[in-house]
Amino acid sequence: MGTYVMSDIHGCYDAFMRMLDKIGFGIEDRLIIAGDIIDRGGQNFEMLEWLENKPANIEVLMGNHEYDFTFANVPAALEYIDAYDQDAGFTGAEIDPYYDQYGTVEELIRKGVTPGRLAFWAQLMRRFKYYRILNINDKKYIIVHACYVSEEKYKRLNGTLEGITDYYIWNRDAFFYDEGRGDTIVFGHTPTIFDKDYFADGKVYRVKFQGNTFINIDCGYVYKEHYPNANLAAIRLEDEEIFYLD
Ligand SMILES: [Mn+2]
Repeated sequence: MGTYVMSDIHGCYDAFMRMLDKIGFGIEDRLIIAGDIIDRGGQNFEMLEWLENKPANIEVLMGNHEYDFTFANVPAALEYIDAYDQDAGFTGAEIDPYYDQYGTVEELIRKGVTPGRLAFWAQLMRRFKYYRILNINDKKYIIVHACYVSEEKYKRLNGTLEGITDYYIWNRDAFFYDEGRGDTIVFGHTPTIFDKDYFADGKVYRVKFQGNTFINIDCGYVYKEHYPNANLAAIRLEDEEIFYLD
């Protein structure tokens, strides 16, 4: 059995399925997806339908795109739908303007997804954890969407834990983690295809810094049309072998 990590699928459902095939993912294995399963790509509906029936040996962690979907985009859309009067048109002039930066919620509604199903998907995502810590072969692996920081350090610097979840899903400075010795942080969020700090031309970015190892597995697959070297990657933690879709 193997423990795999992937991230930033961004609505590329077919590629995700091909990758599961490629690694021969089975019921004995475990997969952790480090966030951002939706937005940008063309198969958000398929991803969310999959989420509804997700196998128990696959865990999805919170990414900033899931966060926005569940706490901003779906609530705004539902409020908007609620305020719509069949005869009079929109009546809720005072509600927040509809916010859906990537057009995902609008696309889903156009495909016939009911408000109830949207709310259900948002509910599923609300339960996503922000990080997962695993001990494999006596090594500590921290899996997170963007960056990890311990509550102790965050509190020491900020006096409060407020905002720490933003840190997990938004921050682009993974090297902020300097507390462990010999730990491995596996993350995504910043594609290695064009970012200057994590650039690896569509390969996995891996570096040792202050005694810890940082592995960015977001190879920017959703940008493949404009960046031919973009790829979808998976890492198997037991032997740290990396698999590429293409
Ligand atoms: Mn992200």
